[in-house]
Amino acid sequence: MRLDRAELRLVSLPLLKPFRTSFGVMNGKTFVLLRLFGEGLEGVSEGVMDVRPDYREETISGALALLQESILPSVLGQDFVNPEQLMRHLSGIRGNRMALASLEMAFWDLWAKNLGLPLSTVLGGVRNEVAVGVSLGIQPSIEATVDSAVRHAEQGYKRIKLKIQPGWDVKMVRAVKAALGDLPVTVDANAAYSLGQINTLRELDTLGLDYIEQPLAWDDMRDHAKLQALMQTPLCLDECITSAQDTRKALEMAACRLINIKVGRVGGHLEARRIHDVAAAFSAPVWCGGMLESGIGRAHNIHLATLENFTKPGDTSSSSRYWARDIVHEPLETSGGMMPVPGGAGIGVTLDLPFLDTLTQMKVDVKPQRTSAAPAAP
Ligand code: OSB
Ligand code: MG
Repeated sequence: MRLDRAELRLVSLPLLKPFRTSFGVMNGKTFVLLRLFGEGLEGVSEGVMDVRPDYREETISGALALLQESILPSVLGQDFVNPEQLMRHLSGIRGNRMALASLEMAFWDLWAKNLGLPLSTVLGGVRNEVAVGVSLGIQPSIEATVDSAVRHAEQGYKRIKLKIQPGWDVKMVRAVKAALGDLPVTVDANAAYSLGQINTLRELDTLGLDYIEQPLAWDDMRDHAKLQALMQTPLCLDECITSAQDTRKALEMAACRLINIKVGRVGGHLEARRIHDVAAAFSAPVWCGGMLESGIGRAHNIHLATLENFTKPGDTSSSSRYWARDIVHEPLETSGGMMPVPGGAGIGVTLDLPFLDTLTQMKVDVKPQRTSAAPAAP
C-alpha cells in the first residue's frame, strides 16, 4: 500500500462527567486524531497521549511533533505490503510507543479496508462481540460509588473496576463488594502506592478482589514482584507494560498474573498481539484496557479484544457513558455487558466530519517530502 498523505488533528471532546483517578481529574478528552490516506482509502487512529505526562511519559505535544516532523515524513510516499513491513521501517525509534501506535493503528485500518475485511478478522480474532466491564472514577462519597456500581451491574456489565488511592480504598471497596455479591470487582491504583503502604495493600488482599491493577510505580516491575509474593490476590500490570519483552520479564519474575493491554500504549496492534501471545504462553489472561477513547480508539480496542486470550472483561464500555455525542456515526453500545464488533471493513466506524470540525483545535496536513521521492545522488 502506498501512503499518499496524512492529516493530524488535535481534538477536544467534553466528557459528560469528570473522571477522577489517583493522578488527576479529566473534564474532557484531548487527543491526536490521525487520518492516513492511500490507494483512495482512509485509515484512522486515535492517540492515547495526554497533555500532561501523568499516566506514562509521552505527551500530546511531543507526539504531535514527532509524528509531523519525523515519523510521517519517513513513511509518506512509500509502499508497505503489511503492518510488519511498516514497523520494521520504524524499528530504529526508541520508546515513543504511543506516537508509533497512532501511525500503526491507522495503517491497520487502511490495510484491512484495502483487503475488504474487518480489522478483527485480519488480526485473527475469534469473536463478534466482546465482554466488558466499567471503570469507575473516584467519586465524592462511598454512597455515590455504591450507587454507580449497582446501576452498572444492573445494566449487565461483567465486572466493576474501582479507581483507588491512599485514603480511598479499603472502606469504599468493602461497601461496593457487599452491594454487588458475586460480580467480579477489581481496583486500579494508577501507581499511587509504595511498598511502605504494605498494611493497606494486605487489607485489600483480604477483600476477594479479582485482581489489583498497577498498585506501585509506573516504571517498577521489581517492587511489583516483591508485592505479588506477599499477596494472594493477582496483580495486573498496566503502566509498566509497553512490549512483549516487558510482558515476558514481568511474568518470569512473577510481578503480576495478568496484563491490561492497551493497543495505544504498546505501539499498536502488532505489539498488542505479541503481548497477548506471550501472556498465553504463560497461561496469564489478558484484557483490553481503555483511555476514555472516542469512537475511533474504542473501535480499535473492540477489534483487538476479539483475540482468543482476552478472557477477562475489558474497559471498552458504551460510548454514551462518556460523550453526549461521539465523533463517529455508528453507536458503540453494550447490551448485557457485551459490546458488538462494528461490522464492515477496517474498524467499521466512520467519522462525523462536520461535528469533528467543531471540536478540532488544530489541523495539519503532512505530505511526502520532495527529497524522499528524488532519485539518490550518483
Ligand atoms: O489506568 O486504565 C487506566 C483512564 C485514563 C487513564 C488510565 C486509565 C483509565 C481508565 C478508564 O481506567 C478506562 C476507560 O473507561 O476507558
Ligand atoms: Mg489502569
